[in-house]
Amino acid sequence: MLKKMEKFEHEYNAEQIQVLDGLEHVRKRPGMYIGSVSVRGLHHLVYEIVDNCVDEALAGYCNEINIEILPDNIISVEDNGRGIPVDIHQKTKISAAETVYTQLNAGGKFGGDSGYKVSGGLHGVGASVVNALSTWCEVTIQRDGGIYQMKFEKGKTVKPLTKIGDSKKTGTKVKFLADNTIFETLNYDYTTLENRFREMAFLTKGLKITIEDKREETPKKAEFCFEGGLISFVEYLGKNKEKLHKDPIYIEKTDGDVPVEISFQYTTAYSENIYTFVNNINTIEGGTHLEGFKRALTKTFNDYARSHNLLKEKDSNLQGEDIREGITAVVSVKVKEPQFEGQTKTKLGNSNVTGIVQSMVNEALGNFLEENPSVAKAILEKCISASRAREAARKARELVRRKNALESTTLPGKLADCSSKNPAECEVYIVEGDSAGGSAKQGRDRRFQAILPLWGKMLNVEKARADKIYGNDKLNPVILAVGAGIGSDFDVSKIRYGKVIIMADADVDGAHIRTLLLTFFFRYMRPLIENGNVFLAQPPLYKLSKKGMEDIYCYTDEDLDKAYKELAEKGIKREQLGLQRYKGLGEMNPEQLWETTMDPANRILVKVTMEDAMKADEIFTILMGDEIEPRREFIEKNAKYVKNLDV
Ligand code: 28F
Repeated sequence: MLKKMEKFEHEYNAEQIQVLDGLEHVRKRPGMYIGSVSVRGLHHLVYEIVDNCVDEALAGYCNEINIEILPDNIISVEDNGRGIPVDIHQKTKISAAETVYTQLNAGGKFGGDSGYKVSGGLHGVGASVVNALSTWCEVTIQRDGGIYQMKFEKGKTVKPLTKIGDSKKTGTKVKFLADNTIFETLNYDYTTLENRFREMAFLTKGLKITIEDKREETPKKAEFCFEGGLISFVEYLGKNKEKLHKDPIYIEKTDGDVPVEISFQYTTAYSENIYTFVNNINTIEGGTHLEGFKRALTKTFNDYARSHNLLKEKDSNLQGEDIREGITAVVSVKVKEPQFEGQTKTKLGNSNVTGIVQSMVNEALGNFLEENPSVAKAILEKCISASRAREAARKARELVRRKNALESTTLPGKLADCSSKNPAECEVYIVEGDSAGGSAKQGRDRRFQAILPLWGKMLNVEKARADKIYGNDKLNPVILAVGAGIGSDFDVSKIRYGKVIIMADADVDGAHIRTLLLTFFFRYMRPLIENGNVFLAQPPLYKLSKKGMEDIYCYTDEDLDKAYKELAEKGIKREQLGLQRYKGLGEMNPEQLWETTMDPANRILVKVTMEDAMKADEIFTILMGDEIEPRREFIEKNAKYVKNLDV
């Protein structure tokens, strides 16, 4: 006989069916909700939960968030906010808390007009998505004098909200285990999470965030709380740089319903580092807020320079890039309905924000400069010297062009070019040294692969302006080979190769050349990285060989372990195998180099992304800057970090 439905079995009412459909879809198409099922998507789960805590902090009810990575990659997040409401919804008979965890976009809908949800990950999808993508999830709420708990499996309620005790405290705690049938890996990267939470703490001043990794015997932990907010952020970003003025400049103001917070400081460096956020999301591609900030800088400094006779009548205006040389800045705005545009949807589109930021900065910065004439003078002297250097760089560039025109070729002599002229299929391998360059030339497919061996003296690009770069015998061939100029002249549509591949040894010298070239691309050909044209070749670390067996190349230590295991299963013992460890590219003959590192069918190329420009900048600054101590400390502490860029 059929089982009769019980009155309160809420799985069966119409709304619940809708709910199940929604969460089912999340499990079917997770990428649509969290971007990907790689480790990035995995980290998103944590961000989604923590975002809810930050919203509660922004609402003014929470000042502490504790995050733990527990053994077996279980995540625990706890805040001391009001606790998610536990009252029962009259129509659905389900608690508000359960609704938040089972109804797609519940937070957004509830929040809607009240504007509850302010922060939000790139996808801003909320707790129900995390729940749907978790093998299990447990939520504990302290509120209204009680402790309440509910449990879910793969998004489905297995224990509706139940009171399990009494408490005078308030807050929300969530524990979950991400579903290993959905994610490629459950292995959270502590450093990535630590960096994100440091950033979040900077962006919400006074909020204390702790993170602890309890997966290993000696736990890692960090505690962040910055009373200075963005001022602390700017100090942190510039900690290894020499400053032009003592304290970062700070602007905080709300125009209508758009709160704006900005801090910046000038350093003696030549690069410009402006980080922008909308609702705590890093807007890597910038947008209208960045535009407003830049316009205000240009206008206010030019006005000041004119009115104080630092620019004479005959002088032309300072350009934006002159005024931003050496700046470290963070711009953070909160927008009710942000429109995200751009390739990675990290560019703010709301057009009214430009004017809001612009007039706010015009006014505040104008006042600041009048009140701090010595700071104004120091900054403007630097801007003026930047504009002279720009002029000098233009002349140097023209000189190089003319010289090249005389030599009737614009290509460097060392370049072994490919026969195809179609950038879409062409690649250039940049190789350090003679022997590797020779093997690469012989091993390549000359139809579409060009080889550029690097020569000459290493130039520290962190410490040089564009005019020096043009004259550098090591970098000039790279500029000419890529064929699209540098700096503000760089035109990515002119590149001669769709793939610019750095091929270096897996040792210290290799790391050095990689860092130099990446710094160079980052500073002078940034669109090349943004456009996804820069790659790192991955030569194998080991070769396993045995008579009668095809050689096995291993690219990592894990690869090698795996290969040993698989061979053992086939009855082949370690002792029977020859193991060669490659110390350098030069040890491989041209055929091996082709087969393992250059043949598109077999090779592993790692695309260099702009995903975390901040991370890259920190590495570059520390590795290439002239302060020795932070560099050593950094390398010792963060060897893995540097490796991350290398992999
Ligand atoms: C560890 C994760 O999720 N913390 C949260 C709150 C507090 C409220 C809330 C959350 C209102 C009705 C949607 C409390 N009291 N930590 C968290 N803390 N959500 S999530 O409200 C949710 C919306 O449903 C809250 C009064 N208003 C809001």
